[in-house]
Amino acid sequence: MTIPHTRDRVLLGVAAGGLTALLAACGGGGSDSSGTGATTAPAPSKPATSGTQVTAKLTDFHIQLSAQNFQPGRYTFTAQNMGHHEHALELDGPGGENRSKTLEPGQSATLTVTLKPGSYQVYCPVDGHKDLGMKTHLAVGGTPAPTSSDTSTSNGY
Ligand SMILES: [Cu+2]
Repeated sequence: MTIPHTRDRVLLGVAAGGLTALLAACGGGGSDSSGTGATTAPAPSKPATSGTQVTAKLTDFHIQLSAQNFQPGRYTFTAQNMGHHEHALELDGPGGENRSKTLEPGQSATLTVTLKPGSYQVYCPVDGHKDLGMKTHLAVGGTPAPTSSDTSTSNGY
């Protein structure tokens, strides 16, 4: 029998808490049945504002995109200048030209672009950086990503 005395206090505390809870429950009895009006919960809607997030890392002298496959739609490119020179991000393609501001080393900026089906040039428009290697391209598909691979079922022999 070595029950410490503190246990008595713990038990007392639990008892007191239980009493309080009981009293509270009695005081507010019957008022907890109002949560049935949620049958018309709205479908989770898209943000519809900024689009898909893509990161473009700008270094000396290279551009790395966080995504390779694009579908038509709205994208927000976050250009991060991780190099030691000024850089910027420009996308030229079917949707026109889109250019971020020129970024100092360490800065970043966002560029929201609505991509259309086709091919886009992605490059740094600062001083000749494009020729130094700061260029890539991205292709925007004209159809949603395929969910099945049955394109050859009737196309064989
Ligand atoms: Cu550059």
